[in-house]
Amino acid sequence: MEPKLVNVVQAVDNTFMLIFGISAVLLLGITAAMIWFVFRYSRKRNPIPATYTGNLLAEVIWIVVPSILVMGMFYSGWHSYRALRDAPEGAMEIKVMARMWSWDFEYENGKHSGTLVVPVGKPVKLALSSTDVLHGFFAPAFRLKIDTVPGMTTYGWFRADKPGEFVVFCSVYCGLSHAKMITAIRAVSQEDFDRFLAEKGTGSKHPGKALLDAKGCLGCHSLDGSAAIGPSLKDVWGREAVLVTADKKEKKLKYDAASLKMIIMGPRQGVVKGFEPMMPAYADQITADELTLMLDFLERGDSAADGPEAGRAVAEAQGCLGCHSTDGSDIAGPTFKGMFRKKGSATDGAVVDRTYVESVLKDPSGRIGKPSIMPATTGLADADLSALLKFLESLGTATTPKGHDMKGHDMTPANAHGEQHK
Ligand code: HEC
Ligand code: HEC
Ligand SMILES: [Cu+2]
Repeated sequence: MEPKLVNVVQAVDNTFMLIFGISAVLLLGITAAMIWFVFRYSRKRNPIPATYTGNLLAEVIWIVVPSILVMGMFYSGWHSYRALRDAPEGAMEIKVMARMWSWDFEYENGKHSGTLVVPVGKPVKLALSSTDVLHGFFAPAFRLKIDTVPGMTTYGWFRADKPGEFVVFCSVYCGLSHAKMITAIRAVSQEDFDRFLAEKGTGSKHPGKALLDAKGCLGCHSLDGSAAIGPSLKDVWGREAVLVTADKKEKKLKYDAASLKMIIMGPRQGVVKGFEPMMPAYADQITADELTLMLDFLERGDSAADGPEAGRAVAEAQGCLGCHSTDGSDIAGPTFKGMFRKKGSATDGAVVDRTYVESVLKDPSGRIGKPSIMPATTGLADADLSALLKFLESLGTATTPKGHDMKGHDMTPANAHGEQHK
């Protein structure tokens, strides 16, 4: 038997409209009655107040009608909650791992990605968890909002009925970069999905492409020439663009390193003609190094960029760069810049080298010697691990980042909060 597919979005919206409708009718009705009573039963019209001693009919109505209304709302809510909870049989299962401060999606064949790619029309069951603190998977387009809890798996499901890109937020305040914990659900045709699943890694050796995925750009921009929420980034390099400035003037420009940098990092000179001003400001989310890599990818496409930079893509995909910068600044963890050959954070005073990094990755709190917010990294392929190590090593050796001593720096998430407005 074909499993019965309840349309969750419809079910949730119906419940919402039902409750909203009842509330609106009650609000209007009660307000109208109040205004009428103020007139009709004013002291002027009724110099002698009347006395009532109960009215059976009014009381019965008063008890029965609200009961029916509340039961109706409950039934509708229960019905749509069931629709939301119970994935249809045969739904494709995707594991969702939330971490500070990015999302990781794992498909049935073991492939990982930073944006959630799904085939149109197929029910997708999400098994969600978190590596660190509470987060919330919130996809408004599918009316899905599910808490992700460390050490526990929660479930939800949805089905994308048309191709497109749909934004995903974190709905639970989770520390320093909570607001940047944004990604997208990308619904594509079954053929595109199969092709995506078959691709190794991000489908490209180029770390700039992995960065476009990890930073969420691909949630709004395609690489295949089709317009989505934003224009396609295919062949954007050298393209003639028309920007509409704040005072409604049109401004022509040709995309090169300088103008693309201004589009991505700001200051924006205008909005691309024909599109909504939806593109977020990235000034404080992308480092100069990362920008260089992305621009290199936009300019040269997939032509391989090897060397230590390949490890940056791994660090990005693993979420390391949410806590460790590469430019000398401290986020939630010590910067990767100059980390090698320096004394590490471990209580035994060990110097950072390959062995040390490997053991920190396996068991952060154990190796460091005190509870750490850093999540353990498991299941990293050997090639990725060695790319990662090469990348860290390439970031230079012992230069003390100015002004900061990571020792004694309390890096609990609660404390990280205080640094938000630095
Ligand atoms: C929330 C959706 C969204 C995200 C995420 C996003 N963009 Fe955009 N982007 C847009 C929209 C919409 C436009 C066109 C309107 C405008 O200029 O603001 C645009 C315009 C652009 C343009 C100009 C393209 C052209 O053809 O004129 C470039 C380049 C670009 N974005 C790059 C990026 C990069 C790189 C990232 C990731 C770091 C990114 N965008 C993330 C929505 C987004
Ligand atoms: C949630 C934030 C977070 C994430 C994600 C994270 N780290 Fe860390 N990391 C830390 C903190 C904080 C420390 C400092 C140790 C401590 O006091 O807990 C640290 C320490 C380290 C150290 C040891 C440095 C030293 O000074 O001893 C290395 C190496 C490291 N991290 C590498 C990585 C790599 C590689 C990744 C990605 C696979 C990663 N980290 C992901 C927070 C994080
Ligand atoms: Cu979060």
